[in-house]
Amino acid sequence: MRTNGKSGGLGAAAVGVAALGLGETIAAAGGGSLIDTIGRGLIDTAPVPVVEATVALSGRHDKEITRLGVGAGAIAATAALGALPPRLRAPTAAAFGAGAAALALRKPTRSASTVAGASAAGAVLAAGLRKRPGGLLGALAWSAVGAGLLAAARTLHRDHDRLRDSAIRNVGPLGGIGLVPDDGLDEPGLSPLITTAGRFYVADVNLRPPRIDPDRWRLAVTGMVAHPLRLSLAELAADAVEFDAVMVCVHNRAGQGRAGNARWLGVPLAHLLKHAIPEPAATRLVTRAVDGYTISLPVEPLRTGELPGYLVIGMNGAPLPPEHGFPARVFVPGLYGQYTGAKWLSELELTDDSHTDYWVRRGWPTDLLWVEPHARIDTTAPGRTIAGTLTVAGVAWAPPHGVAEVELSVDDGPWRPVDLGTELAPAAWRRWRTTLELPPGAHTLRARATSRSGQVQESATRAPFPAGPTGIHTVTVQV
Ligand SMILES: Nc1nc2c(c(=O)[nH]1)N[C@H]1C(S)=C(S)[C@@H](COP(=O)(O)O)O[C@H]1N2
Ligand SMILES: [Mo]
Repeated sequence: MRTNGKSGGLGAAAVGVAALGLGETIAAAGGGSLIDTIGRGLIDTAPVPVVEATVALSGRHDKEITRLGVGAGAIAATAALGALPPRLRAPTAAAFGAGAAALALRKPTRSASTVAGASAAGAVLAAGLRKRPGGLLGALAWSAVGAGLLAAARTLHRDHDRLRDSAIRNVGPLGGIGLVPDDGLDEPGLSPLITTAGRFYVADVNLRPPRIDPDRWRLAVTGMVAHPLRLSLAELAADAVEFDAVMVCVHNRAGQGRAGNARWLGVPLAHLLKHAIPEPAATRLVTRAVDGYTISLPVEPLRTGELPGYLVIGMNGAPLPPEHGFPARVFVPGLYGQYTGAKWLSELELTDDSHTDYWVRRGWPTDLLWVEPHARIDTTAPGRTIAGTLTVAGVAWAPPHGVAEVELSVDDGPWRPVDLGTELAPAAWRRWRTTLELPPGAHTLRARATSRSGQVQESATRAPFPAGPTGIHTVTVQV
C-alpha cells in the first residue's frame, strides 16, 4: 500500500507536468503564457510584506524565481490532488483550470490562447487523475510528454520574441549617443558613465515584457482634454530631445544595483499637454500601460515644466529595449521608478483625483517619492600608481538637483571629500574616486552624497516600504 501511495503521488505530479506543458504550449502558440499569467496573478494579489520579502531575497532574479515557483507550485498542487478521493479529483482539477483561465481573461492582459491553454490543462488534469496513475513507467511517460511540451513552448516564446525584436530593429536608431561621453574618471570595476541596456536593472510586475507591434501602436492622450491626440512613434520622434538621467528603483537599498544611468530620448510632457489642452478639472495625468500598470502624476507642475517629465521613446541611441518599455514610457528624472511613469505605455489619460494607482491600492503613498541622494562604492583596489595605497571609486546620484559633494569616512572617522568626475547632467549619476593610504588590517569605508539643494544623504537605515530606503553603503577592506 505504501509504495502504491508514493507512486500515486509521483504519477499525479507527472500528470501535472504534462498538463502544464500542454497548457503552456497552447498559450505560447498565440503569444501568451500560462505560467506567466499565474505568476502575474500572484504578483497582483500578494500582500505588501510578501512582495517586499520577495524583492529583498530574490535580487535581480525575481522573474526567474517567480516562474520556477509557479511551475513547482503547480506540480506540487497536482501531486496533492492525486491524494484526494477519486471522485473529488476531476472537479478540483477542473477548478484549477477554470481559475487559471479566469486570470487569463482579465483586462487588459487578456489572452485568448492562454484561456485555451488553461482550459486544456484543466481537462488533461481531470482526465489523467480520474484513476490515480500508478507505476514508475506511467509517471515517466507523462513527465517525458510534459517536458517535451515545455520545451516546445520555450521555442514558441523565442519565435515570438525574435519577431518582436526584428520589428524593433526596423524602427531604426532613435537619437544618437553621439560622442561617447567622458568624465575623465575611468577605473577598473567602476560602473560605466552610461549603463548599457543589457546591464540596466529591470523591475516590473510582469514575468515577460509585453510584445507591442510598433506599426499599429499609437500613443493616445485622452480624458479631460480639449484636443485628444493619437500619435505614432515617428510623430513622437519628431518632437523628441535627448537628456541624461539616472533611474532608481524604490527598492534599491544602500549599495545595490537597481539603478542605471542612460541617455534618453523623449518628448517633454509639457509639450504634449500644450497640444492636448487639459480641462481645468484635470488634476492627474495617468500613465497607463498595456500590462495594466498605472502611475499618475500631478498635471499642473508637468504643464508648467516645474516637474520636467518626458514621454521617452529612446535609450542610448536606440528604441527602448523590450524590458525597458518599448515603444514608450514616461520618466520624470528624480522620482523613483515606481513613481516616475509606466513602461509599455498605451495611454496618457487626464483625469481628476479619483484615480488610484497600481501600488497605491496596496498601501504605497499617493504622494510622489523622490530619490534620496546616494553614493555607492563600486571598487576598492590597490592603487595602480603608488604602492601601499587604495583606490576607491563609485557612483553617486541626487536627481534632479545634482551631486554637490561625495565624502568618504574611514573607520568611522571624519567625512572627507573625494574627487568628482565631470557632471553629464544634474539628473545623471556622477562618478567619484579617491586614493587612500591605510595601515595594514581591516578597515571600514562609508560613502555619502550631498545634493546641490543641500540635502545630505541620510545615515539611518530604513527599509524601502513605504517612503523609500535610506542608509549608507559600507564596505570592509583588508589592506
Ligand atoms: N508598465 C509598467 N511600468 C513600470 C513598472 C511596471 O511594473 N509596469 N514598474 C516601475 C518600476 S517599480 C520601476 S523601478 C521602473 C523600472 O524601469 P526599468 O525596468 O527600465 O529599469 O519601471 C516602472 N514602470
Ligand atoms: Mo521599482
